[in-house]
Amino acid sequence: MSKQTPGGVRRQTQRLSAHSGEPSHGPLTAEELQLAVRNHSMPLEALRIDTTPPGLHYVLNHFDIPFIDAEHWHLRIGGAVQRSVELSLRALLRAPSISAPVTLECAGNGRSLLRPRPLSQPWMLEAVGTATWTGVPLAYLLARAGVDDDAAEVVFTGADTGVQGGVRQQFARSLPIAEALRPDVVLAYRMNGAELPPQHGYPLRLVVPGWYGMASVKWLASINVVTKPFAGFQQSVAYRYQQDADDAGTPVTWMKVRSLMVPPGVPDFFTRRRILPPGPVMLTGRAWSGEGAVQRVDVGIDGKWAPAHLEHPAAPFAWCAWSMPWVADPGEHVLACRATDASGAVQPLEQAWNYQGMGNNVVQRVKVTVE
Ligand SMILES: Nc1nc2c(c(=O)[nH]1)N[C@H]1C(S)=C(S)[C@@H](COP(=O)(O)O)O[C@H]1N2
Ligand SMILES: [Mo]
Repeated sequence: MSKQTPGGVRRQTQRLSAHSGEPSHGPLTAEELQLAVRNHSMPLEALRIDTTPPGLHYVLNHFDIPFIDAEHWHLRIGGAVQRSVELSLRALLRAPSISAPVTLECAGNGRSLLRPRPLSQPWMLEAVGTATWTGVPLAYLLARAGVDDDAAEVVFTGADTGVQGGVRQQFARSLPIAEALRPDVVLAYRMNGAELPPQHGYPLRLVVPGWYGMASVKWLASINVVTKPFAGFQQSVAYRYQQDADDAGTPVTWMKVRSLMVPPGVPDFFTRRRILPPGPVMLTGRAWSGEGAVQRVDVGIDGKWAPAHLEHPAAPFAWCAWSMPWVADPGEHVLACRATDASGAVQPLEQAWNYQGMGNNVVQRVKVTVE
C-alpha cells in the first residue's frame, strides 16, 4: 500500500508501519477489542502475590498459539558457530539448569493512556507479571556450540507465524551477543515449577531478565548466531521508539522504571472507581526497573508526596514490594506512586508520546471515594 505524503512523494507505508493505521483520538475499535480479549493483563490485586500464577500473569501473543508436539520437537542452534547443535526436550531437561523470579512487562504497557492512541493491543497499566522461570542457561548451550569470533547477535525464532504490517513472518527477535552470553538469560521449560502453559511458550521459551517482554521469544524453534545486525520485522520495524511512521527510531530494550499500586477499597462494578471507608489503610504495590535497582517509591496523596517503605526484591530483575500507611479522610482523593531507580531515572508525571506507544511508564493515578 502506498500513501500520498504532503510533499507529493509516494512511499511504501505498509512495510514501514508496525500498526494497522494512524494513531486515533476516537473510541476503541473492534480490532483493538479483539486483541484485548485474546491477550490479557494482570488484575492489579495480583500485585499482592510475590510470584504470579500463570492464569494471572499477563499474556501477549502476536499471532496464534502454536500447539507443539514435544515428542517430535527439536531446538536447533546454528549459524556462526563451530558445531551446530540439535537438542530434544529430553536432552534439555538433562542439561544444567537455573531458576529465578523475573518480572516481565510488555513494552506496550500503558499504550491506551496516550493521546492520540497508537492502534495496537490496547493495554491500560497491568501488562506485567513475575514468574519463576527454570531452564538451561543460554550461555551454556552457546558455549557448547562454540560461538565464532565475528558473532554479532543471536536470533531467536518462534514457531508462531502470521502477517504484521503486510509482512508474512515467524515471530523472531535478536539479542546482541554480550546480552545473549549473560549468565541469567535462560531457555525456560518450567514456569513456577510446572510445565510451561501453551500460551507462555510450551515447550521452550527464552527469558531475558530486565528487557521488555518482546525479547523473551516463546515457542522457540531455532537459535541462529549471526555476524550482522538482524533486520527482521519485530526488530527493525516493530518495537522502536519512533516519532512517526518514517522515523527509523531507536530500538526498545530494557524496561523503564515503574511502580504500580493495588487499588485500595472495593470497586464499583462498571466504572471500577474505588470506594473505601474512612480510617487507616495500608497502601501497597510493586516496583521494578531493567535499568538499575529500584531505589525509592514515593506515594502521592492529592499531589503531596512521601516516601514508601521498600522491600528487597527476590532477585535482581524481580519486582520489589512497597507499602505506605494512609489515614483516609472522607471525600474524593487521587492516589499515585512514583519509583526511582539506581540509574537516577524516575517515572514521568506526564508521558512523552511515541508512535508505537512503547515504554509508557507514566505514574499510575487511582481515584478513590472515602465514605
Ligand atoms: N514467539 C513469540 N514470542 C513472544 C511473543 C510472540 O507473539 N511470539 N510476544 C512477545 C511479547 S510482545 C511479550 S510482551 C512477551 C509476553 O510473554 P507472556 O505472554 O509469557 O507474558 O512474549 C514475547 N514473546
Ligand atoms: Mo510485548
